[in-house]
Amino acid sequence: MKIREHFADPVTETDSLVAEALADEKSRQQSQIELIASENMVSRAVLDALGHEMTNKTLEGYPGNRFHGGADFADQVENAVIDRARELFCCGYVNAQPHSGTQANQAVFFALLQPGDRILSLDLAAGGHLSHGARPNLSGRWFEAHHYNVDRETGLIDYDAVAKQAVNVKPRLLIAGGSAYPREFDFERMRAIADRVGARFLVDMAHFAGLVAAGVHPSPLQHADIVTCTTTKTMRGPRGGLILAKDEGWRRKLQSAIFPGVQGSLHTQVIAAKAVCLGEALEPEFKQYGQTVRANARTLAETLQSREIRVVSGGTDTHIVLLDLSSRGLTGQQLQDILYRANITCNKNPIPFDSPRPSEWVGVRLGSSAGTTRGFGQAEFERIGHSIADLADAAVDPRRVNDAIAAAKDTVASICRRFTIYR
Ligand code: DSN
Repeated sequence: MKIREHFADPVTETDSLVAEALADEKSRQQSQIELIASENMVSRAVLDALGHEMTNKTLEGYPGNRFHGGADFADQVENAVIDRARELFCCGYVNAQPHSGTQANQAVFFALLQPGDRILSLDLAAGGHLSHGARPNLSGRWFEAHHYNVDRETGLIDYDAVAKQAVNVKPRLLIAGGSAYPREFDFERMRAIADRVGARFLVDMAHFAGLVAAGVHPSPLQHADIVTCTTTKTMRGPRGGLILAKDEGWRRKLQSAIFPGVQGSLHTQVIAAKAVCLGEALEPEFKQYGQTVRANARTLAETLQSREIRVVSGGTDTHIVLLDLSSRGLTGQQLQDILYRANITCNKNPIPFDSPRPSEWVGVRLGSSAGTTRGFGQAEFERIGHSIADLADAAVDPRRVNDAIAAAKDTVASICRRFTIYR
């Protein structure tokens, strides 16, 4: 690694290992169909902000009250995040600084809970999230976590059962949201349950925040005490989180919970990229984007159902389609691996009541956000759905699998050629 000119040499001239990995990753994204539900494809403008010299700026504290000098322009972008998120989500309080959704959740716990307090959240296999009290996570170690589940038959949350459980558990915090529940949560019902047992109500809308922003999914802001989200996923922005609340009531606690509670200095360039992403989400085109994400997920679900692959809960209200492969004699890992050989990227996932062992999970989670950003519509998602079904059909037959992979690869290549990215 030889740097001749520190301020000028690009990585392609200074570090061949990293330069090659970066080039290969770009080419992978260009030539594969991305169906991981937590991924998306950011705009060139978001990439510009992420790769900007603002990355050099160290700052702690909040705009107008920093520990370090030279904050003028960082203040501008952080204030832009706050103003834009307020407008987009019609809310009174915004914290722009969480490095991730998980850290946003940690800060909420820090603000509202004491170690040992009880929390009640969606079961991980039913679509919940690690940071909502899963045993290996800090939240599971520090709090007494209880989990509600979905109905075994319908795959939907049974709110009467949640209410009963809440009365028994008496949680200090009730949480809605997660990583793989493909349906809308009934925020009003959850609020009523929280009120009945004297709990605070947190909604983690990490996955569906972009759909809320686009106006194609109910907003939790009027019902929850606090809302967290990421700016990735359906928001289509940089890796990072936000904390939102309908009013300023929790402001003092939440500000100090993020800094100095669970974080130190800012990722200033990410804050700038969050501002860009929120600006994009305020444009009228983003509404169309959200509508298409949802319509495409439905098309994908219906196509797979027409090929007799079970979709958990019978469909989707969001960008997520969760497949149950148990009747196909396949694990999630097996289908994930075969799809990857055909240049389709997804992830294995538990389905409700699945085995605790990831190697035995029978689910695969798919998402429509990245493909929709790329420009895919109903026709492309139908073709992708049929390719996935062809691969699932062939997966159990070693004589057919290679032909099916070759055919799916051709389909993927022809779609990717028509919808180019990052030229
Ligand atoms: N929670 C993980 C997921 O949904 O894939 C990462 O955000």
